Amino acid sequence: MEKRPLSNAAWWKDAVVYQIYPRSFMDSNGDGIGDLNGIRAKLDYLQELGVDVVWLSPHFDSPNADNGYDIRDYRQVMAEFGSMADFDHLLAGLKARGIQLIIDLVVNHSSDEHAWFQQSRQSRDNPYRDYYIWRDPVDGGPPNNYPSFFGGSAWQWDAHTGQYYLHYFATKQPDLNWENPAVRHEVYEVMRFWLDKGVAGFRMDVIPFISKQDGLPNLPPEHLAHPEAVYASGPRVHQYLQDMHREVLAPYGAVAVGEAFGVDFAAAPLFTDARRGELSMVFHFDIVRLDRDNWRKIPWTLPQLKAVYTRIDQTGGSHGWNAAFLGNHDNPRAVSHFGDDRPAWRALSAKALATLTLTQRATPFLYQGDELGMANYPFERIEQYDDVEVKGNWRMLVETGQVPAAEYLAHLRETSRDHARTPMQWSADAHAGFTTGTPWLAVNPDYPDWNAAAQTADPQSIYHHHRRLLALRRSTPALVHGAYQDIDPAHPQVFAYTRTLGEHAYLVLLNFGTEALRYALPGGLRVAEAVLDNGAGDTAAAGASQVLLAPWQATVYRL
Ligand code: TEU
Ligand code: CA
Repeated sequence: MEKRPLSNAAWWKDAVVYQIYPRSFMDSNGDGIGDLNGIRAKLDYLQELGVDVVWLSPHFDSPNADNGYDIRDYRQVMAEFGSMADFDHLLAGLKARGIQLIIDLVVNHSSDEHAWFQQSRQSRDNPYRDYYIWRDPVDGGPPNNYPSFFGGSAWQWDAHTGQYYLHYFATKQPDLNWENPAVRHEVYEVMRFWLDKGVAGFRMDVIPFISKQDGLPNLPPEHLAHPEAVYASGPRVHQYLQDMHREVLAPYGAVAVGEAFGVDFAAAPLFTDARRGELSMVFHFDIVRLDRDNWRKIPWTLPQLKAVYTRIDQTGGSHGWNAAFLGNHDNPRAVSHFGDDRPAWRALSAKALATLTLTQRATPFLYQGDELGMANYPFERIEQYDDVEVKGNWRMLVETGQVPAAEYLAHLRETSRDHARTPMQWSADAHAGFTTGTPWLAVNPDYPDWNAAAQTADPQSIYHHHRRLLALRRSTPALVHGAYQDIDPAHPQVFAYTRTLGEHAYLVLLNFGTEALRYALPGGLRVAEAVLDNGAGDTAAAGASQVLLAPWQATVYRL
């Protein structure tokens, strides 16, 4: 059965997406690394959950300097993940269940082991030289002061040809030169290759970074700690995206989700306004970065969080669209990040966060394991981490004596990307049922109590709360398309908003705390009936203008 309504060009607005990080999802052959056949073995689980789309993090051939975000061959499957035949089987299995597939398009940079870069570094007059960004030294050093996100300069010296190449991320991730029309056409061809196989579209990695600033001037000092604002505002990014839309996305009717790292609220509509023909929607970083400054954890308040939700909704406007998410492979676990992962509150707060994400005027993106309330890993030592970002910053900050090891580790314990990358917890069996071998990254020791087998068997579980939310969203257009209104932006503990479409109005009430409270609905509102609740306490009767909110209670009312 095909879920995608062909008459509706913007079918993805009504969809719910589930992100799979293949390395950590399911291992089918006992080598400790998740793979495509492992995903295929879990398709019934995804179908029962009720998701419409899977976003697969990179599955391409890669030396794994950044777990696949460094691609060596855009047309090959990573050997550890399986073969092209395995990919085709997976895609067929998804389609048979009415689930679309979007894949990761990582084309701001490639791997330094990509054939293009191997050519490019041969000589200054190699035909592939201009596929990347090479510059002469300035005063015997790098061409400018750009920093890399993974520590140190964004320029790497190449003695063989006596020039530097640009890399916003690891040295093994050289940035492609989008000024070169040949590069743009190569990217279109890669996109067509996968679209011809039947993928529905792409999640586009750091896509605003593809246009570099003219002349590559130094960053002003105030941008040195956060270069993303400058990297995301190159002069030709919209031209490149409009060309890509015209050449590839529009003819295939493909969906495109941009990772809008560095894009501010004013600029966001330029990427997503459908009249401009660029992207379908974007991920904003303002929620997941609310409580952090790079690797540092910083305090946040609920009114700040609510203000960001309102701003994001406004950037969508009536011609754009957004992606709603609280977790992905680059962030700590949602329940540890914005909920409360202590035993008493973990399940309730995870359900409250799911209620928030699944009642936004945006396409919800769920990250693997968050539907089980998977929590942060109890990291203690630097050796326990895998992430290239963690290690690069350790070398730059701790080994140089700028930041004490204990301080860096204390912040990483809250902010590291590796929290999201520990293996999926399928059961109480050894290694959480993820592998029969030795997992590539340690399984969270809480898996005997927090796993899919236990939760699929328990109707009150976080997993089943997600199922109910997905079903409610599917049957309630107001929760997808209805106007979003925060009705109490200043309240320090209650998140209250309405979703209104014509005469259909809903109220979402979320208690973001461990204290019960009596809440008088603003503006004379009265509830009609509770349509979904997370079981934290009782719901209010029809006609009530006051509601008792138990700790972490989350209720959707019809008004
Ligand atoms: O991440 C974009 C990005 O810059 C950050 O989210 C990144 O995780 C880092 O923390 C910045 O300090 C995308 C991918 O999602 C990420 O996994 C890759 O490492 C990165 O691009 C490079 O491809
Ligand atoms: Ca494997």
